[in-house]
Amino acid sequence: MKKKILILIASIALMVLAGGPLLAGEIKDITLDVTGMTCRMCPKAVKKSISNVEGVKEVEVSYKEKEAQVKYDEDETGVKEIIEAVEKVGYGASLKAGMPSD
Ligand SMILES: [Cu+2]
Repeated sequence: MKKKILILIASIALMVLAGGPLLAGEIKDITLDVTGMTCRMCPKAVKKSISNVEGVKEVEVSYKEKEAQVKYDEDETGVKEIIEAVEKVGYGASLKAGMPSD
């Protein structure tokens, strides 16, 4: 009897482990060209706005490269929402050439 319960617990644990990645979407890593950044404070504003998008996991904005690197859960958000977040704070953004769009 005890063995059966252990097997049951083990199979539930396995199901949770296997199901975990299915519940969350795939993490996508994109680079955007950001336009309109004129000083070192600009990337901070861009970063903050992108970070506020639900589903965004990581943001790095480079003033020097005029780029934003964004990691996000593709089930929760997309390129369009991220670009809109950049535009909302007064900058422009587009998917860097060579990036697969969704
Ligand atoms: Cu600025």
